[in-house]
Amino acid sequence: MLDDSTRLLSLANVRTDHIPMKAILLALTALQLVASAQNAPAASAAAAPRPADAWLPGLHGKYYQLSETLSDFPDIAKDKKPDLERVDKQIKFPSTQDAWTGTSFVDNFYVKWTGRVRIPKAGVYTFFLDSDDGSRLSIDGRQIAANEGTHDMIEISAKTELTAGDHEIVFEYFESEIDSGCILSWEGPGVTKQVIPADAFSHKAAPTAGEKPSK
Ligand SMILES: [Ca+2]
Ligand SMILES: [Ca+2]
Repeated sequence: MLDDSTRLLSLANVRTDHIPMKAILLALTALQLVASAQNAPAASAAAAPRPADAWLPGLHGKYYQLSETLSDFPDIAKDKKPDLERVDKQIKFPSTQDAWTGTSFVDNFYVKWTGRVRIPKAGVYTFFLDSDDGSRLSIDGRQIAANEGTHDMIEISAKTELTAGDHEIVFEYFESEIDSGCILSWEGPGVTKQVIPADAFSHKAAPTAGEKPSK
């Protein structure tokens, strides 16, 4: 004895004069359901999760080319558009006198990365900021460490206690002249000192063209 779903699936292979009326009615109902779903107004589609709600791997970087020679973190006007926006999986840029990896920036530029960092296990973490020139780190709106001024690759570190889970992170960097480089590492409970891995970072997906950010 076939159940109704099996009958529906096998309709195409059966001669019509052998099909029970109940199966035909079920098939017609199924076709109507498919048709009404396809013609559904856009309003119901808008209720589905939007791409803008998604958290994706890596940090969101905003790059600014400055016209003046930088000796400290620049003040960037809120309405100033970045010269480049992209996702960086890790902050792992060894020192170079060439352009910053994947960009045309050589001197006098500033980068602000935002997103979340996932703390695997509650405890005290040490963050290492190795940069030429300056870099500084904030977590949950609190500055954790600042590698101030212009200098060669110099590593500073700071400890902070964090709960497990996602925390808001802002990491800033500026390059004045000559060499540029920046590496952000950590060490914590069960984590030996290492560059913060890509899977610890996430950022909110930017809205696609024509789409308003979700509230
Ligand atoms: Ca440079
Ligand atoms: Ca430099």
